[in-house]
Amino acid sequence: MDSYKYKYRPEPYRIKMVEPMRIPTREQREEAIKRAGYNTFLLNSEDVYIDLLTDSGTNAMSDNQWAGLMLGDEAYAGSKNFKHLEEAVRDLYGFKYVVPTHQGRGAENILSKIMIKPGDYVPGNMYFTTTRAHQELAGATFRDVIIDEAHDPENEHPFKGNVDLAKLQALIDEVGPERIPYISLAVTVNMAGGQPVSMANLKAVYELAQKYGIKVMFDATRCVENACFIKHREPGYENKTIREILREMFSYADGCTMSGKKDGIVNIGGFLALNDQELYQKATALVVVYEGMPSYGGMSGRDMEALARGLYEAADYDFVAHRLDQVRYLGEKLLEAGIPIVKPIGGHAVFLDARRFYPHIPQDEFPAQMLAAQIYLESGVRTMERGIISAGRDAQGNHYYPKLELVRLTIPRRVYTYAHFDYVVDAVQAAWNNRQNVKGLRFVYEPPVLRFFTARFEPIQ
Ligand code: PLI
Repeated sequence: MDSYKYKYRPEPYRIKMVEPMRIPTREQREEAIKRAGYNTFLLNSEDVYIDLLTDSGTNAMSDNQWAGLMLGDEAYAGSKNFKHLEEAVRDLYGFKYVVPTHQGRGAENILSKIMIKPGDYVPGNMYFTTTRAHQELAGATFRDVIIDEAHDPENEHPFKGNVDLAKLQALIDEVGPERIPYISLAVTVNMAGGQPVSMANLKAVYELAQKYGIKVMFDATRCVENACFIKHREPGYENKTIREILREMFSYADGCTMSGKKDGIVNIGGFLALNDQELYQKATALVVVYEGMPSYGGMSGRDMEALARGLYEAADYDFVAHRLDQVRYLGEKLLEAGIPIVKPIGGHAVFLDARRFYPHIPQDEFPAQMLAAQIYLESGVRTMERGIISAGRDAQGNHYYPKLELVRLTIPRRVYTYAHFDYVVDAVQAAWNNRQNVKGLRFVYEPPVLRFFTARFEPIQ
């Protein structure tokens, strides 16, 4: 039977093992959020009911992946599981060389170090926290070249991750192509709300880059979701398989960094993939310093096996279509309840628009940070801030003021059911009903880099 006839797409898997969880009491939640300094990153997992902090490393592996763990070849050098990972990346994405890393930011560190010189510029389709941090640490200035629509939570552009070619051209004209080591292109764009890039745009960016001898490096972290959006939204791709779409997408890139913890459906792992042999050699020279031998790069053999298998499972239409449908189910229920969210609904998460929750809280009193705390207080559901706190400060020490002040409800892969999402909708509704009574936050502790992970706050009375 065609699954589209169902009210919603049912799970393409069944449950073989369960992990018990419970809803903490209101008193426990009040105590826990205070202890966590109003930062959901600092909550203990035991104090959380439904955990929508992230889809990173929180996925449920399949029986096939768990079976793969038993086949770990833990040799210090030349593990056969590395060969499997390398084969999977070559087969699915089409790159020649694979450098395993402990997770995505390990690959970002190496890529930034081998390609960036101090004074360079790296254009990208909206920043990501760790990606930009590594680019800046290597001496580059990040420039956002995403289309304007991406900064407007109401705009329903189907490919809000697209690059504005005029902005990219303007940067090339301003600083010169020799100061742009590569274009950093995320597919999908996390901070814009899990928004995809169209195939036409990927192709156009690559052609422009080639004209100037600039490389294009994908952040492939959620590339399968991007491929599925292309299949659903871009004319000419409706009858192509996810694997065919992935191969075409990556044909417009010179390399990629990947956090396997997302579309690799594992709990840890990542890699850098490249086509250029010289760059690959530079990367292997650094991976031994920061990660490990080029044949394990911070992962155990069993982790590499699970990732190799996960990459194949993720490239299956039934898997990814169900995933996008779960996210859409949550988003549509919130829209029906009148809750302001980023539109269109993205690939890995639903993003609440904290500006419209709390128009009375100025951005530098951290409305999204407070909204995440309030949702936890109401329900035990953990979400995360993606606004001014995540954006951090510039070199002069001033806050970046992002247009998007969001709270992310991130859906782990193959973990929760539709019934869980109904509970989440009630939780957000409770926070919405109480919105007038909520005030902002101030810092008690602010770390210098990637402050959102460990900052502490107190409510403004
Ligand atoms: O968490 P890592 O180091 O495996 O990957 C870093 C990373 C790179 N790019 C993108 C688009 C990400 O979303 C990403 C990590 N994201 C996290 C942890 C998240 O919660 O979204």
